[in-house]
Amino acid sequence: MPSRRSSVVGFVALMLVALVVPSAVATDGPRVRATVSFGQWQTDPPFDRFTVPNDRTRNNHQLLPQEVKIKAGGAVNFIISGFHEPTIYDAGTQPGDINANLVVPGPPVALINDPHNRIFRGADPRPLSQDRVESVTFPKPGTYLVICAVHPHFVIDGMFGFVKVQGADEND
Ligand SMILES: [Cu+2]
Repeated sequence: MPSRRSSVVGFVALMLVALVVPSAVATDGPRVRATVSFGQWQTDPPFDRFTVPNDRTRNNHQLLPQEVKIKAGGAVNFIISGFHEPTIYDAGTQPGDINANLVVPGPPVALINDPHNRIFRGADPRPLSQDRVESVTFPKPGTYLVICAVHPHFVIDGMFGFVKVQGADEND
């Protein structure tokens, strides 16, 4: 019967599609994403951005939290406030591995440009509206270094953190 045969073919095709979607990739659950506050505006003493939108002396240069955990295939949403440049290095990279002498020169300030093991570099913050979100996905387990590539933020302020990516069956 043709109709029966076509439904069998349809079922087999559906099974093949299901096999193609990797089971190790997280698409739901509490660890499917994390949020990192990438630079923060200060409130003490009060700060009025309505009149002075980008006073760099009123911005904290840190990642909050400094470490987040997600499942492989999940994403981290970097909420960027102020002049910052999120840059991510492959699993196992430590802050001391970064060559901060390699830069895109200023003005207004040098941006670290060490391509070794770099897996992501955010959009150039110089011509942009500085406040923005960059959402980045991590398909493979490991501990990834995230730095702010604004030279004094990394070298002087220690603006960096880590993303711990767990396999589908790993728990804490
Ligand atoms: Cu920064």
